[in-house]
Amino acid sequence: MRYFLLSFFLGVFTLPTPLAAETGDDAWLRYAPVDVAMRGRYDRLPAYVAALGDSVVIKSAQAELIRGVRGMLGRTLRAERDLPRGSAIVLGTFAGVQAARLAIRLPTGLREDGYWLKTITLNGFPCLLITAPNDRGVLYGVFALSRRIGLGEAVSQLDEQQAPYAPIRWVNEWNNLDGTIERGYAGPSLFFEKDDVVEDLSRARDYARLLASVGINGCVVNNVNANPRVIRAEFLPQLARLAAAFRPWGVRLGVSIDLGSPKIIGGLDTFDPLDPRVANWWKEKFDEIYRVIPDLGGVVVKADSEGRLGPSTYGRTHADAANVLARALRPHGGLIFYRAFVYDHHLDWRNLKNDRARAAYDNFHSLDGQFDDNAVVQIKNGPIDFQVREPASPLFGGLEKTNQAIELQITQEYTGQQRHLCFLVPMWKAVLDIDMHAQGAGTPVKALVAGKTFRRPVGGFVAVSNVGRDPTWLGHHLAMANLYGFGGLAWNPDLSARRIGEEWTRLTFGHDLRVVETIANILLQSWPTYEKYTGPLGAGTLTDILGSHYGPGIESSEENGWGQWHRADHDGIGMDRTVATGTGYIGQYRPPVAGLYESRANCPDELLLFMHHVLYTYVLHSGKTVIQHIYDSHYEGAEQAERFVGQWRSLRGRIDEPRYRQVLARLEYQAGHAQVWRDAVCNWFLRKSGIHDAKGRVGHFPNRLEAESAELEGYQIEEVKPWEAASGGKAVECLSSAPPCVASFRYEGKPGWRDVSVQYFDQNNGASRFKLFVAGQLVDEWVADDALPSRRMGADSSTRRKTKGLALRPGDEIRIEGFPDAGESAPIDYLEIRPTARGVPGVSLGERIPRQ
Ligand code: GCW
Repeated sequence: MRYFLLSFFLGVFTLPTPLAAETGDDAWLRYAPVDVAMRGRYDRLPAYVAALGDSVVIKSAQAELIRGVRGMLGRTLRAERDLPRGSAIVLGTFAGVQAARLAIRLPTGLREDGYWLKTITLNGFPCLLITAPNDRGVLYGVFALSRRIGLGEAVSQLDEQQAPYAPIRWVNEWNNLDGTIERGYAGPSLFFEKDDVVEDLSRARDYARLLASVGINGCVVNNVNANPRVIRAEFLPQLARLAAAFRPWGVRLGVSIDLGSPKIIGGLDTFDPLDPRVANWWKEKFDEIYRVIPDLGGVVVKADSEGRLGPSTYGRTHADAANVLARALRPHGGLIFYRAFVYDHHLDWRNLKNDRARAAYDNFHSLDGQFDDNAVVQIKNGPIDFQVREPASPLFGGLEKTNQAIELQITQEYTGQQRHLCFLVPMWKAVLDIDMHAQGAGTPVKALVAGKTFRRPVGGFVAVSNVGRDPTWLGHHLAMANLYGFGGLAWNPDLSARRIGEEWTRLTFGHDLRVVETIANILLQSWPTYEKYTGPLGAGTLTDILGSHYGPGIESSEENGWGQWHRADHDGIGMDRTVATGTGYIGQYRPPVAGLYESRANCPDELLLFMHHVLYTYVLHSGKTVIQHIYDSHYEGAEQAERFVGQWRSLRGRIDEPRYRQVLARLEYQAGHAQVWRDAVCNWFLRKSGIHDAKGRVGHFPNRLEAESAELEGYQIEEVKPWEAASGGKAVECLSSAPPCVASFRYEGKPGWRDVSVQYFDQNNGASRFKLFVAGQLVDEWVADDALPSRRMGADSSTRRKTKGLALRPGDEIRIEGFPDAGESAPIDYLEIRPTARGVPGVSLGERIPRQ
């Protein structure tokens, strides 16, 4: 009895307090209270924070420190303008420290944006100095100190100097002036609405703060497919408001511009970059812009690409186009980022020598040395377009006398659009670490883009971020690890992916070890997993490249001019890019790298199909044939995606409920969609190659009941296109004038607890309803109102509802009633019935089946 009472009380007292609900909008800057056990570490933190100087950036640094310490330690630092008589945290640039005549030897050689955190004694009081060559560095120092506290690290006896690896650490936002975002998956723009800059810029300010906290110092707000209006005189005051919102956070505004502007908005009859009138127009335009925005960071240009105007109109080069802008920007200290994403999207696919991957190098290599010093060639990480796996663009190794920046993509255009989890830091690192042998060994991509190898004046890192108004910023709580990770790598590309993942998790979800390990592990496995169930061995993502870039669309790459070819036919797959027999692309790399790729025997498996065309029976280094690898990897990937759900579920109660549930919903959806991918890709390759899966899985779905084989009332059987997007190539649609429509299935398996998954299509042009009955009893109902990227039945809209723990007996009728809505006709693909896993709360397989 006493034991019982004791455990009763212990039970009561140790019940975890529910964690406060969070929306995600604080991201990693939550400043959650530091655990009581660790708080002692910060007892001696000074009570004052003195700001030397009063620039807006120093002011936000001071306010940010107060905010952070308030949140994490529950104390409010006293803000001081001068040195107080007491122990203080002192913030100031080197100039500020010198002006205040502090007796400190400042470090020499610390680069712009770098900082020094140093414990010192001033007037006999222990102080903590945060100083830097420029005020942005001071702000970064403050974020570094707060991060230390947030991570539970010591802050006494500090002597830490840090400087960024590269001067350019920018994000690009493909926002249109009407408020939409090209390839944005998290709601409308933070910056624009109805062709104007938004009234309320608070969210834009919050975004700049997030960027600053990870060292990002520039933000291009509008789409590279630029609306020329953005630099019209009457729009400039609006841009100036955005610049003002960013300024306190040291984030410089950038804009994308249309090379045709002198003609489109300037009233000239030409935009020829070598025409003096055009040069003069740009000069006057930038003089005008800088009068309104004196600290504009620069401009981005997409020219001669995907229908954009460019210098080719006048037979001029990209260097001519970049330099006319560079010269107009130079007096103001602005940069021009000229994108190397230039290619012909009308290539003749019948010509086996044609190759889009060659385009960037072919267009820019011969221009090396012709770009002005404030021009930067912005190069996508791979030679195609942000596929799940690509080699590093050969252009990184091909420019010696030209500034360059790498363009990465945070928004997951080809990697699951934030509905799938895909932590991209390992992918980025894989590219950044590749040695391009540009000057002998030891010239990895990171050193080349940072300008270190060839001592370029500027260079660095750019990422397309595309945050939106969704409270989570990117549409998936865990996707924010990519924004954090981009900042981390741009600052220090030598950080490990695990370190970034763990640090981000601690700041975002707290220090519970189980949480940190589980989330970091899920993050680290997510890219290989996504790769496994999508595009294998470097063949490209195999997604629908003509539309959404989301679900599987294997044939969409072929027989058109876009050039994302994988050349899969009856016998084999892959692009022959060799010098010997193929497109010659491999010859764009320096000999040591080319040698690796040119030989099939040396080419790493993961890029084999990017470099070579091989038979399906070709044996990989792994010992498997290509075709068996395709089958196995797709099954492994889908299983792994399913495991993420279980791993996440183990965190229940350790994460606040809203974020727990939202991530769970995304992971459950992902697990279902991974199966759609698996089946589409495997079935397609089975049909194409005629080679069966050695493990007998592909094309056999013993637990499935096809909707087209059900007894149908009102539902009609339809072909789905492409056929691999639906099980059996068919689905049923409720086109009846007297809904609901009914599909009835007969369960013929053994009696027991079962999970029933209904695979259906959730289009974005309606919100159909479904009801699920077992033996006449309503067991589930739901609305198909997800925002998946399609108005049609297909792989993009295919999704599932899993109803767990249903008691089934042979002969039971499973009935689905579908209620169409607007353009969506409650379409169903199939049912899948599997035994309920043990350990599902309230269900055990040993239990007797209740009689109904
Ligand atoms: O990948 C393609 C995208 C386009 C994009 C283009 C680019 C902004 O599908 O939406 O346009 O790349 O990078 O310019």
